[in-house]
Amino acid sequence: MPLSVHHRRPRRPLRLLLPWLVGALPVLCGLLIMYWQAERELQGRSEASAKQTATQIERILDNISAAARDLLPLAGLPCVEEKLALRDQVTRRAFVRSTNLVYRGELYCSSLFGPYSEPVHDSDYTQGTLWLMSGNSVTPGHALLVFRVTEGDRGAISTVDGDHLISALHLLDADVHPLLQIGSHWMDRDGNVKDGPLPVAEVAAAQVTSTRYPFSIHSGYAQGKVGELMRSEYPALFGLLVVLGAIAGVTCYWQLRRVTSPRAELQRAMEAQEFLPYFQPVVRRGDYRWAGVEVLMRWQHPRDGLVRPDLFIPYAEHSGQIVPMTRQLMQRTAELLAPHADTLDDGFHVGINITADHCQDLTLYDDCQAFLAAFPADKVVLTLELTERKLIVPSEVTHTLFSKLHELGVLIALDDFGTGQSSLAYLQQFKVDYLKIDQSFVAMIGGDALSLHILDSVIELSSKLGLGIVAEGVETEAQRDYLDRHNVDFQQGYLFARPMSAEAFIQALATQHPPLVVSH
Ligand code: G
Ligand code: G
Ligand code: MN
Repeated sequence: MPLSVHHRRPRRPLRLLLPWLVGALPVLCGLLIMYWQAERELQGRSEASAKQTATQIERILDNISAAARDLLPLAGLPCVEEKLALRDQVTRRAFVRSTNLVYRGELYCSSLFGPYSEPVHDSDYTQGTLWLMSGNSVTPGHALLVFRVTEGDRGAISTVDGDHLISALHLLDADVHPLLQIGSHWMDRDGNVKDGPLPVAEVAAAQVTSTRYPFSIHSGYAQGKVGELMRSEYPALFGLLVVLGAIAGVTCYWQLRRVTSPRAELQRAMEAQEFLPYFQPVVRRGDYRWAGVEVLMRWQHPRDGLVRPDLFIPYAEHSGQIVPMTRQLMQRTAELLAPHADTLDDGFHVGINITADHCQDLTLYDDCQAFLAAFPADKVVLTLELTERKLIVPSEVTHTLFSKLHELGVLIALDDFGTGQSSLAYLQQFKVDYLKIDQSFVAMIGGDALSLHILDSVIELSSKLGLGIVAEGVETEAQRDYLDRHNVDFQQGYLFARPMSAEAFIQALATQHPPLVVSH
């Protein structure tokens, strides 16, 4: 059926998928931007906290290095005399845990023990000044940072407790994971000092190296921090994206539906003039000359070929497009037949099928008038075929319309007669001129006596009502002869001619015989 298959088939999955893709696009783009934004935000935070931590550690080192520098001139002097000066520094300076004096590679005096003896190895100190220890004999397993200043044989050492460093590393953002690196040693915010390769943060890794002391601060976040930040900070934005995505998806869906709907397809076909009139002659009783013709709509579909009306007329009726389609069909018929008007007998009947919807306003009158104006006066009789399957609801408008149509000389035929529910009152109300006996009754000829009786009654009724009769669907000579004997005025059917194209019809008009190659 053209209305369901006309969409090029391979595009069907795409049609179903497209609204989802269009809907997902703003969400995906938005998420990408949000992700990028969150990463930048974290990078900024990571760098800022590394910088602040480094500043704080420099401050601590300033404090303890001042102590060492103050004590340096005392190095080499006897310990018993200087140990009070060592303790004085410990007391005065907030971050100093201990102070020591060195002479010729030996730590010989300590603020804690007084005279002491321990070798000092240069290799322990990064750039000769800093040594990050995981612990010493006083506090094993507890981090300690040692600062050393040397001048010739003399040296002074001050230390700071790991707890101060831990506090510095805890200064900022609770989620950031800062590390203090000195030479090959590094310490995390829990105070663990380790040796070896430094772990690199998975997210927003940043590093700040002090310009004044040989240490670096590394910071960053654990895996999943970007997602966490997005979840906590952008839920409103995300909601907006989902709403935008939904709007985009639904809009796309409707747009596609509009473009591929039967209504749009019929509209397209109408604009492309794909609806063509086909013609089936109606013959007169006796000599079987062509007394008229019924115009039957065909759809010359660009891909599906010639489409029969029962496949698309119901859609057109449903959408209301049948009215402009019929108008176009009437114009086309007039254009095609008018130039050959001289080959038509005078009073040639042209039957146009209309539906009840046509009768709701007076435009049908204008269409009929325009149709008749295309032919010389009295050349053609326009007959409107109204199906009995769908009766017209009488109203002021229909009353006016049918009176005006009669004034114009337009005849009314009741199509498919016998299949519907029309009453005598109905026939009178719409001033019906012809009954077209449905082909199902004609098919009864040659059948059982009861069926024939029904057909006879229909014929009798119409002659009593003074109406003309057209028998439809005449296929055999037996049917033709039977209808003849029963005074049926007109016949139509494959026996005489099948519906044919305008070209074939015009060609056959001259000879009054259907061409050998008949169209369906
Ligand atoms: O030709 P056939 O297969 O040709 O027609 C099938 C049905 O379509 C018939 O019931 C006929 O009345 C209807 N039909 C054909 N052409 C038209 C038309 O132009 N308008 C309407 N409303 N019905 C039509
Ligand atoms: O408008 P209506 O419903 O009367 O349309 C006539 C329909 O009957 C069209 O579909 C036409 O093609 C079809 N038709 C016309 N003559 C014959 C015939 O002799 N036999 C059959 N089976 N159908 C016919
Ligand atoms: Mn008809």
